[in-house]
Amino acid sequence: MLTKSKKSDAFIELEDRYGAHNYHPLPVVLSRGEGVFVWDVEGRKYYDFLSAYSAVNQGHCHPRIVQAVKDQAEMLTLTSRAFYSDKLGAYEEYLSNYFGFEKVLPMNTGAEGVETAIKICRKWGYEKKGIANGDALILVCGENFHGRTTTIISFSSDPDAKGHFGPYTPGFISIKYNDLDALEQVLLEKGKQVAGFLVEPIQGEAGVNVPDSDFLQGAAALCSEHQVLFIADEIQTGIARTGSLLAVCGDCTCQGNCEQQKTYVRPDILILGKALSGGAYPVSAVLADNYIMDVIHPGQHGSTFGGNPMACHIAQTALEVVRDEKLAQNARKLGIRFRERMQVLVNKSDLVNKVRGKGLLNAVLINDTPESSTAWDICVALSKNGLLAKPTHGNIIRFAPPLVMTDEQLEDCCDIIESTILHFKKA
Ligand code: IF1
Repeated sequence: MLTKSKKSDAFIELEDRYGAHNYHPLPVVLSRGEGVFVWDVEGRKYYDFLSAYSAVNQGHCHPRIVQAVKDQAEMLTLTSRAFYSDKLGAYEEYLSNYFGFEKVLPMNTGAEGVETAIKICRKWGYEKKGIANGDALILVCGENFHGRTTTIISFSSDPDAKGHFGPYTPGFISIKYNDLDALEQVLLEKGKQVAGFLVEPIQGEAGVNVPDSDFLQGAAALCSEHQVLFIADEIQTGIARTGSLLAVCGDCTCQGNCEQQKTYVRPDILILGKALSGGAYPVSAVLADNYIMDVIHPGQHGSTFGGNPMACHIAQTALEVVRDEKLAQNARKLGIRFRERMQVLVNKSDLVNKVRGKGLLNAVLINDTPESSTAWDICVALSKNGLLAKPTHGNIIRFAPPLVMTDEQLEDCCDIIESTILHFKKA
């Protein structure tokens, strides 16, 4: 175990005593973040290779984003949507143009964004597609992760996320991820009743499952053929994380210069969250064109904080940073190098089986059972060597640093990961 000091112990004990035990954190107590680095209460410095689950793509406490927080906090933080504000319309215009959709519905957490997309999709199914009221189906993929509300876990395949939270919300059919035949089959059988297909372009929590390069385009084509809305959950993969502004795209031939890879697959509904605010504030958004978004009328959906002036100002600044600092291009370049370095490690060590990912959303498969503590123990060893990462399912370690990382820092981190794994002794 990590040698904790009295200070860390005290903070850990407080969380254990007064906090619900809904997480099992690594025994590290963080108190400061800057760029790719975080510091614990003992003053130890770490490279952050989790990025708050891809919410701090712009790096911890980015000065421009922090300044936006300060400026707006001293001006106006919340009006509710009972009134207009000078920030919301401008932000909605900015976001619509940035991603190329006609309208935005602003929310706060990712799960709220997913729930919002489900409601819009169902309503569109009844009012535009003509599905009998109450009969709409939405297709999802096995091993999905879309949040933790009761409706969302109703279509989860993860017993930890779903168990003992019933009764569950009906109206969802799960198919195998990355399986166009399975998608086509269910659409041939039930397509008339299907309103939407909700999918992660890369499955993050499932262990960075990258689909075949034709999967997303093929799925979008099948959805179009059967008048089904293609709903992309880019909460974790979006905002430059996978080397493009959005991950809903195939492989590209532009040698890494474009911001959005050319074979972009345009979803009917796009869901954003996490890095939409650079980790400074809970901000999510659902984007769609008028023929879909216009099914929502006053009084039919909303939230106290949705579209608040703080969220608008922070998110607009966070997106400006992504563009100005070319974070998508940097993530693509560094991701290629990271996977090269990890492949060398796979070839050298029996402890690692595979590396997979896109841009700076990557994972390394550890050569042990998902029930073993090996991946966890490796992460504890990595933290002793100054790098923070956490296992996702059992024997898979996710590596996702902030996208502002430099080439030198990436090489340094790969050195840390390589030496930690080569010197690691299984328990
Ligand atoms: C946890 C990981 C999990 C997401 C996608 C929606 C949401 C998420 C693709 C909901 C949230 C977070 C939630 C957090 C751990 C983390 C996560 F994959 F990123 F690691 F769980 F799968 N769609 N992902 O990834 O967004 O409501 O959290 O803002 O719940 O343990 P949220």
